[in-house]
Amino acid sequence: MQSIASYITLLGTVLLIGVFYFVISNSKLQEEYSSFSKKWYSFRGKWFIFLIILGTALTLGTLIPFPIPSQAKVYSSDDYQQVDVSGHQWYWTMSTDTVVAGKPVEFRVIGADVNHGFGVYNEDLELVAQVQAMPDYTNKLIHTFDEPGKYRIFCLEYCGLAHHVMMSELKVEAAN
Ligand SMILES: [Cu+2]
Repeated sequence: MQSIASYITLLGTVLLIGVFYFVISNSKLQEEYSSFSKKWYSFRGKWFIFLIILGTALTLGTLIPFPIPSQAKVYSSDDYQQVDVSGHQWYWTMSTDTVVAGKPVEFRVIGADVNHGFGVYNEDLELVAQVQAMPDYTNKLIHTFDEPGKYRIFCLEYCGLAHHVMMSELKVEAAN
């Protein structure tokens, strides 16, 4: 087996030397190059412009639909439904578990002991909003629920042994 491998390696090396020898010995030959270069240089210019346009389009197309809505308050404070959220090892407390669709909700989120991740999921278990729940700091998260339904709260940051049981529910009712 060893000798077969060494023969194959030797054969490959000889072939490679042959290729090098062929290239070197032919490199002195002059050939008409201008027609070839003219054609491909013009293609290169077009290709460059194409890549610039493609890159710009991809950048704009993927950055403009920014997935996180503005967190600046644009209405008066009365227009926000406020939910105080506290993350504990290993459960959530919320000042209310029911909000109304179509009206912005301001979650005020804090961690009671360690860092937690406040994640809100829709019925298809798609993440719709999230914010860190940190000790000694109230994080504000503004989210407007478009669809009524039963939303779920999961912890998004590993916070200890029973992190995975940190689940809660949020009912979003249709606006009257
Ligand atoms: Cu956790």
